[in-house]
Amino acid sequence: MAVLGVGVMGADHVARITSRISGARVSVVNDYVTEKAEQIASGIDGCRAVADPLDAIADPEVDAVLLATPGTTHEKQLLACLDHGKPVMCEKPLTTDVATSLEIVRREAELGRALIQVGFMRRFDEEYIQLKALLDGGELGQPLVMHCVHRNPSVPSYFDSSLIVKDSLVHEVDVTRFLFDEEIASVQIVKPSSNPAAPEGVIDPQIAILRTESGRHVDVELFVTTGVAYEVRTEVVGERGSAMIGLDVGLIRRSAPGTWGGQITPGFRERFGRAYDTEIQRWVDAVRTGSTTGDYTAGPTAWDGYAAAAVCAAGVESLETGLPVDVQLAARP
Ligand code: ISE
Repeated sequence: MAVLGVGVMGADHVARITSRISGARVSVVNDYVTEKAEQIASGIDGCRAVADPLDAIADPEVDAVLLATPGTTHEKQLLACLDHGKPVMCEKPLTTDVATSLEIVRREAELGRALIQVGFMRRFDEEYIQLKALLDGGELGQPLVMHCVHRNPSVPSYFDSSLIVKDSLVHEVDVTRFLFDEEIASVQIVKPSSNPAAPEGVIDPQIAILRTESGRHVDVELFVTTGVAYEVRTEVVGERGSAMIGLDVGLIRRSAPGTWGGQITPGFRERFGRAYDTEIQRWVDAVRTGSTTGDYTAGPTAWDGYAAAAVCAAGVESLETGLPVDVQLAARP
C-alpha cells in the first residue's frame, strides 16, 4: 500500500503496518517534506518515496492507500483514489467542508463500491466496544444521557478554537452516532472562562451540547491545554443504570507518606494504540476480500465522515453565536 503523509500519525501507521499488521506491506510513501518520506522509505524493504501524492495513488504497485495527509488535501486525493478504484483509509477529516464531503459520498455511491473507510479509531477500542455491547444488549434500558470528557495535555501551536470542534469534538460526534445508532440533530458550544494557559484568543475549555434526533442529550467537556495528560472518559446513563469507560484503572500504588495513585495515559497514541492496530488490521483484511464483496471497508464509511463534518460545521457556527445550531443532513445516496 501507499502511505501518504508521514507526520506523527502516518509514521505511526507505517510502523504498525510494517511490524504488527499481516497481509499488507508499505511499498510507497509520500510526504510534502520529501526528506522525511525518503528517510522512512529507506528503512523498509522494497519501499520507495514518491514525490507527488497523485503519482503514489496511481502507482501500479499500490493496491490500497492510507491517507494521513493534512485535511485540506483529502478531497483531491480521495477523488484520485475513487478514479483509480483504490480502497483508501482516510484519517479524519474526510474533507474540510460539508459540501465536498457530500460530493465524495456521492462519487463513491456512483461507483457502487465502498472504497473509503474513515479513521475514527475509537470504534475499535475494547472499552467502547464493551460499552456498545452493553447498550445493544439492553441491560441499561434505553440510553438517555451521555457525559464525556476529552482532555489533551497540549495541542500543536496551529490549534485554534474551531479545531477543538473539528479535530477533537469530532471523536465524540462519531462516538455518539456509533453508540446510539442515530444522527445528531443539533449542537451548541458553551464557552466558560478560558484557561489562562491557553494561547491568546483560543477558547479552551469548551462545553459541547449535542442533541440526537430522538432527543437524547450528550455533553462534552473539551479541554486541550490541561498540561496534565490524556483523559477521555465516557459515561452513559440509561433507564436502568449507568456505565463509564476511560478511567485509566491500571496499577494503583499506595506508599508513604500516605499517598495512593496510578498513571494517566500520556497521549492518544498510547491510549488508542491497540484500537489503531485493530482498525488497520480489519481494514487490510477487508481490502483483501473486497473484490468479491464490493465492500473494501470494515468500519466508519464516507457517510460517517460526511455526517461528522456536518455536525462539526454546525458546532463551529455555534462557537460564533453561542446558540444551538440545527444539523441538516442530505439524503443518503
Ligand atoms: C487529535 O487529532 C486526535 O485525533 C486525538 O484523538 C484527539 O484527542 C486530539 O484532540 C486531536 O487533536
